[in-house]
Amino acid sequence: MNRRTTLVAAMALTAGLALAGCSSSDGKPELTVGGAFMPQPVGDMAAGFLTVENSGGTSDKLTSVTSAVSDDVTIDETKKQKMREVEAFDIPADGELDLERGGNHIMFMALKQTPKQGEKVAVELHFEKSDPITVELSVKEPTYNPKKH
Ligand SMILES: [Cu+2]
Repeated sequence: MNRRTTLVAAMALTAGLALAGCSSSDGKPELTVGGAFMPQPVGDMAAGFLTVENSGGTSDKLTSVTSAVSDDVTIDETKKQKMREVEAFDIPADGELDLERGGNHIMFMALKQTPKQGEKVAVELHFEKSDPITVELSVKEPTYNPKKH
């Protein structure tokens, strides 16, 4: 290793330590929600997908979801192509929770109205530790899947 390489390595290490120190400063989960969408429903139920990123040094849990479009909203996991309601989804410290097509999802039963492509559906996410977060799901075409291109 020459001197230049050593210097770069030392700087990278310092930057890494500074970042780690910052993100876990007060030991709280720091949640950001992204990529929220709902494929346009074909019947009276719908699914919702999103990502919850946690940049804090403490884990959290997504415990429930509420919305004006349905009184019966659940969080479901999919295993062996069957879905099952769960109590909560883990959001690991410095990690993320991915709700995506074919996997974990938000489920809206008995829709009071049928959201159309281009509209937005507001939902409130409830967590074990963090305050609730309101996000808007963009209603997309029924086959929309951002993970497949
Ligand atoms: Cu489901």
